[in-house]
Amino acid sequence: MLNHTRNRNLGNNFTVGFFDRNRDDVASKGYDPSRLPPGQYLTERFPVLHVGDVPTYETGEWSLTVSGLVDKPFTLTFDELTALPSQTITTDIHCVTKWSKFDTTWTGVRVKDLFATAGVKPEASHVMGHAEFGYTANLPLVDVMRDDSLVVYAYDGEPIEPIHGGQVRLVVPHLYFWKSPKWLRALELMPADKPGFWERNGYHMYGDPFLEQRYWGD
Ligand SMILES: Nc1nc2c(c(=O)[nH]1)N[C@H]1C(S)=C(S)[C@@H](COP(=O)(O)O)O[C@H]1N2
Ligand SMILES: [Mo]
Repeated sequence: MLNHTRNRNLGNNFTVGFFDRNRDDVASKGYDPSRLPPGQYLTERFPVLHVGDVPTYETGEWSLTVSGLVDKPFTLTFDELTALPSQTITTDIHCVTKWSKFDTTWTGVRVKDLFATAGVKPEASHVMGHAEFGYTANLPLVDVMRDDSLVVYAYDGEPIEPIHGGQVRLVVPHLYFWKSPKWLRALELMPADKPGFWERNGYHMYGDPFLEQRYWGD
């Protein structure tokens, strides 16, 4: 399922040719080519990428907890989440394995609205997204407070497929997609940054696709 090969040696003519042709293709399809971050190619498919199994939930089994440095930690059921005011965004997504997909549409609740309810303590600076089976991703608090950082439960107006993180995933579209945990179960407010799953395995602590922050030291 997972193919995060560490491939930084794109110096041969075949791969350079592929990326150049793909970038020309982006323009010829009418997209602004500057939407494609460096080293990425555009795909119209929706690749599936994760470590381990896809969880299945019985009705009522899933919940989301907001915890850590907050005044009022809480846990929401799926029905409680979907009853909250929702936002729909259309956004580009960028995987560190080099595929990008344009104009994906997600519906969910702004993280900043959930955090307003919890009351974030002033000492909080970072957030850990906790997913099923121990997958985690660390994020600066300011990044998840952006209007387009959402806890989502619909893709293209339909329930999210289990393989893409259903029932509920995080979407933080301006960072590489590994920062958007599928099967999200908790958002933990932290006093400092701390590496999550991929960050412990060599991926960048922040992960800006336009700065190509793929690995430690990028
Ligand atoms: N729980 C969990 N979330 C995850 C991952 C994972 O392994 N487990 N992989 C991440 C990576 S590397 C990517 S690119 C996206 C892929 O999402 P998709 O399968 O919906 O395309 O999920 C991210 N979220
Ligand atoms: Mo990824």
